[in-house]
Amino acid sequence: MPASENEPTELELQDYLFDLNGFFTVQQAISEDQRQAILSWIDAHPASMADAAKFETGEEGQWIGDVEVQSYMNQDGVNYQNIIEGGDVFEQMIDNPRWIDHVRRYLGPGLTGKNISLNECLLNVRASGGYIGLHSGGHLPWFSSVFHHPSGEWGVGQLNVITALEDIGPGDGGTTIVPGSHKSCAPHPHFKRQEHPDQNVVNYSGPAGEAENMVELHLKAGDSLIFTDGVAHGSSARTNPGSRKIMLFRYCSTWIATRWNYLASPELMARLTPARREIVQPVKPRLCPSWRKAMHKTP
Ligand SMILES: O=C(O)CCC(=O)C(=O)O
Ligand SMILES: [Fe+2]
Repeated sequence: MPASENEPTELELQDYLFDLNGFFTVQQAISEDQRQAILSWIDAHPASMADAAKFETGEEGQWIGDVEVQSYMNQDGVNYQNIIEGGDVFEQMIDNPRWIDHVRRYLGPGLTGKNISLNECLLNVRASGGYIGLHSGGHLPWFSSVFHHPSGEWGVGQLNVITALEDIGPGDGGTTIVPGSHKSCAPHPHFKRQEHPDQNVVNYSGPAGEAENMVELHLKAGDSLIFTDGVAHGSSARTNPGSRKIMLFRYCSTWIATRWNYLASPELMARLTPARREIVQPVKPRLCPSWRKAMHKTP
């Protein structure tokens, strides 16, 4: 038998490494034209932290059309949430052929074979000094952390696709991951250092890059990092001047609710291809009569 027949296929290798580490990367996941269009969109829509709704308060951020300016926590930058409402280039990302088959494969077929739902989609612009603390890990009993592959069929609760809009290298505040931590039953010891060590769930009090065994992932502009939300992860602090710009699309099983429950605008729904519409709204809203009545009342 020629030696080449014994070589693992690219997919076999990816499956193995994804299972082992909880992440893999896709090179040139967006074209140069797409990347430039996205960067131009950001340039045309500058926003500051003051414009941003805060994650936990429920207040509204500034709206840019149907895109909401938001921020998770104080240091982690401006999010342009619901970015699929921002124009054609973002609609192309819903089922980007460079990643969508991987995402479908690892979410698994679910009950009906249609098991993909866009959970969240945003651009994030993080200034110098910004970071995101350590969070997630296999010890958490959350559906977004689910990571199964019994009998060869995958069943991963949530896949995050982070695309670098510019090169991310040392000092740029790259995403950090503890490889294999999606399988760990123990919380990462770094969680103990937070202000409330009894709450071993999240630690937003220091850059995740400071946690033991973290790997900082450097990406070329246009490359994507795909990972299970179950790995302990976060980002290093950005020490370089300027800002880190990324695009983040999260996909979940259709059994998991979307993160913010933005309802797609009628215009967007009308425009989308059936394949994209199904990812954005896998389950049609089913309004009970009193809702329908309330919606017909003028405010
Ligand atoms: O900002 C980062 O690099 C990490 C973002 C993150 O925590 C996530 O995508 O779930
Ligand atoms: Fe995260």
